[in-house]
Amino acid sequence: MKLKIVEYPDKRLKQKSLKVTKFDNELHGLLDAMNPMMINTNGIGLAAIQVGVALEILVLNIPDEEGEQPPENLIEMINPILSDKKGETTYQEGCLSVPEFYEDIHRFETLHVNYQDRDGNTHELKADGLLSIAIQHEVDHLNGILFIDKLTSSRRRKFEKEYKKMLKEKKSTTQKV
Ligand code: Y12
Ligand code: CO
Repeated sequence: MKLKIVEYPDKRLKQKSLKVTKFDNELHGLLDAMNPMMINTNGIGLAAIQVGVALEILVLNIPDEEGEQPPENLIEMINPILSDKKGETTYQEGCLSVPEFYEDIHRFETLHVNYQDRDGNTHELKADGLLSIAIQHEVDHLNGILFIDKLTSSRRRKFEKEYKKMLKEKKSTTQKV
């Protein structure tokens, strides 16, 4: 399955994803394509809507102490439900759908998540640190929310200006080649 990252300001990123009801080969094929896409683009998290599929699917692979992302660290979450969100933390976030832009975002420090795996089995997990931040970022995608939606209005205006300039430069570079 060939996937392409959907980039801001594509309207699909505002879409609310639907619950997965079929845990079939099509779902497995999508997950099998999302995982290498995330790793090959230096991602640590990817939601299905970022590849144009509006279903409650996300993949995560948090780098270990050596900065490695071995396949055994991969987490596939289907239909995640967050609860018990506590504390506060700030992290400079980036997103494969908003290239070249990083910003400090405030999140809950710890949370509890119930989810299903690719076969529909249920799981639960208590998360903190980068995993907790990544889960919140990806679950936001499932609700049509981007990390830039959490910026103050003045910071958002600055972002829009810088992003427009970046897109213009990118376009002129691609046209030259
Ligand atoms: C902490 C912060 C953010 C998250 C959400 C997941 N975000 C990512 O995985 C972001 C990846 C990313 C990768 C980039 O590198 C390439 O595209 C090759 C990147 O670079 C550029 O935009 C040029 C930006 C973001 C979880 C936890
Ligand atoms: Co993102």
